[in-house]
Amino acid sequence: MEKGGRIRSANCTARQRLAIIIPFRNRHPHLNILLRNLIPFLRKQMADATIFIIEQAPPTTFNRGALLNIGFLEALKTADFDCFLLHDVDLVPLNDRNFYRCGDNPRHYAAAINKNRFRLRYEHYVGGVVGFSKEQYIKVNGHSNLYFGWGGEDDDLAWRILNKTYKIDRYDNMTSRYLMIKHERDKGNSKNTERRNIMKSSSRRQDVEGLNSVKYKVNSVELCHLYTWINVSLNMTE
Ligand code: BGN
Repeated sequence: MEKGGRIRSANCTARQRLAIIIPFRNRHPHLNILLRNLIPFLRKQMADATIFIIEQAPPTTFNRGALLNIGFLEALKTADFDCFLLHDVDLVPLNDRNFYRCGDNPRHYAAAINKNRFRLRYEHYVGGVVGFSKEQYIKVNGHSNLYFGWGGEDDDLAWRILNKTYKIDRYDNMTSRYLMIKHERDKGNSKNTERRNIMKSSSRRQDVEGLNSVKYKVNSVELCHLYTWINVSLNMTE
């Protein structure tokens, strides 16, 4: 692998350059398991992919949506990526044919998770692993930054996708299988009791609140062998 966590085939130039964005806090054992699986998986797919870990510094409550927006913006500062795989740290792809590339619509990859008995949870579920081309993510204005704690930001994203008249693409149920690594709810990521209220104004604020409004400070950027590690602080008054 190249420094900063880039994987690519020596004898084949991939059509798309991928950024894998992993929001992170205090889940080192999960990250190890994921990388041990993801790196060989990407190699088999002859991907040109760079892995970014976006770590949220304390004390703010975890904000997955904001971290994904930040990952997108920071990745683009390093290279002109075509396709962004927004990837939870606890989801391990089980089928090598789950092709990590972008298409005409945003794609929800994690449709069949063992925890949900390998069934799609509900029609508009886009949690876990979702992919966007650069243009698609800009058009939907990324995720909302308003969801601190567990829940809601992915459903909000589904509305953003549909509002912009995209469809949610998925591979078939055998292909889109994932293993969720077992864990308790993390400290600093309690259930967000406000999530239903926030969602009410979701469509109204889509174009002014999201990728184009995320406030953060980069504390450090480290080019490691397996990934680029970016530590950030969020602005709680957003
Ligand atoms: C849903 C959550 C999602 C979460 C899945 C996981 C909400 C929104 C309430 C208005 N949605 O219920 O965020 O990813 O469960 O299974 O809480």
